Amino acid sequence: SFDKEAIKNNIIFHEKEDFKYTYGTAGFRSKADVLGSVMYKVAVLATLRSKKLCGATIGVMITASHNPEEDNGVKLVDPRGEMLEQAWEVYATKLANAKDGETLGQVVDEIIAQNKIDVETPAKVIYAYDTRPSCPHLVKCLESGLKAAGAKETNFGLKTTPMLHYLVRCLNTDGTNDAYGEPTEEGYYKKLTSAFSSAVKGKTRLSTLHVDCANGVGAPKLREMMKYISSDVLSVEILNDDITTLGKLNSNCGADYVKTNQRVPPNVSIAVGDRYCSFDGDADRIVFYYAAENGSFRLLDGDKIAGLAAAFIAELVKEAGIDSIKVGVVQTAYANGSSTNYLTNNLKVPVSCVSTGVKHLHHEAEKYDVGVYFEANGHGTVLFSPAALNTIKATEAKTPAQKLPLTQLIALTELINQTVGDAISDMLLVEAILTNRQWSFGEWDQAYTDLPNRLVKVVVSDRHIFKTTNAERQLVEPAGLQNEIDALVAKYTNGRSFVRASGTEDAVRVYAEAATRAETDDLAFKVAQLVY
Ligand code: NG1
Ligand code: ZN
Repeated sequence: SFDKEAIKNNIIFHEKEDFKYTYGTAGFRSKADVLGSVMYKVAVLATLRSKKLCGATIGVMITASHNPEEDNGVKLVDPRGEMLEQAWEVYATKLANAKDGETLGQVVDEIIAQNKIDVETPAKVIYAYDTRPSCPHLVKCLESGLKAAGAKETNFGLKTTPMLHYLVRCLNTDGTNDAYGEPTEEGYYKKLTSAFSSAVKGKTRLSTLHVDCANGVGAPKLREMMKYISSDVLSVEILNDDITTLGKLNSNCGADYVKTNQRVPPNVSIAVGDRYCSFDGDADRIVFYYAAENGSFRLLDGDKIAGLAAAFIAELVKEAGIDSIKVGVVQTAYANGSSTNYLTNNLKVPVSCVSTGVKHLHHEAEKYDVGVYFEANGHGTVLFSPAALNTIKATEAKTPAQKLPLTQLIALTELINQTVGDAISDMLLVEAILTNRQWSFGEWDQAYTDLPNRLVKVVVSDRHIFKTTNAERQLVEPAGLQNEIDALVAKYTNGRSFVRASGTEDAVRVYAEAATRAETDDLAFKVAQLVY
């Protein structure tokens, strides 16, 4: 039964007296040394959340994704494998900032009362973590909270973030007619690899894909998955797989490095014609790249993945004779202007723009029959609505030509992680499409040419004064600043720029794009000066 005294008495005290915790777009994230107290509170919150949802399994993932090795973080996963419901983020923040047992007890009471929680409902919480050296200690702190709160807990060990999301969804749908998969790591590999094999059946395998795993959890997991797949259908070479040497995680490698610096990791030598991709530290993001004929670096980011996926799926539904199913794409303001233009004017699919943060993209994508969502940085997936899934599964081919597209659509619904962006699943999706089209990266890249773009981080004294509207594309505060930005932007061909406070770092981000590299850099620099 629920013992509030135990929760109060076993509290882990704040590591730093005046540290202010915030549950942001990626949960709690900071230097690892202040997170022990937070883990304890997160355990309490996960327990209450499970009780509130009639004992459904809640997930806890310990990771700081692409951030430096000395950072860590934690986020909660709701029963269908989605991010924690937004209304509960406030409770997370309140709990994390409770400094003593009494205050903690009061916040717990408040959550129970506001949500009419029956505390006698048994709670189930599962958790997993990435390769960071701080994880074992933080796991212990989490466990002490789960024990105090009396939750039934399962430690799933080292996992990628999307695997934990997958496990939560499986556990909550197990035995129902909405079953998602077998709730094990092996179940995850089997589901993805058999779907991939079905999607590329009869097609010639592509050349080896070189995968930079950011010296993170993606490396051992990808290696494990490859045991389930024949080298006749997929060939990968795993790079940056050192998860034991201190200091290597995300350092000069990984998806964030490649996207931000727009260059190949220094320890990767790239040859014309070779195919590369990079995961981030918890394997929920991926970007692809190659060297063009003239040797120049070419990035295929989240926007390019979205375009590739949307075009392919739209084609399949048409060929399968079920074009009642409509494909839509969700982007953020960071999407390259050329990609938005391509989707709207060439593919002629509806495009929505939402605020940064996966939960915003995910929820918008749910409004479409098939909702493709990707952040430019390579985080994203494709969601099939329940109705679209039913239609796809219930449709019988009327002509022989409709057979293959139908089989492939079904394979894609199994291949694509329906809970969250997943580097491994997205990698297989891209490979499946390119295998079907027998396209090189160069051919994929031809869809459109990115406008030169620049993302600048500006450290300011208080980032919270920057308030935005219109999916973060315009500032409302500080007053007058947006007018100054607009006046600058007007001077550049195809210019676009916007400013917003980061949700994960103590900084303001300036984005700029324009017709040429020189104009882009100039615009980014001038806007950054306005902000500073
Ligand atoms: P912030 O720090 O709020 O810009 C960053 C990324 C997001 C998202 C989150 C969560 C950019 C510009 N921003 O958010 O897209 O991935 O981290 O990890 O890439
Ligand atoms: Zn990540």
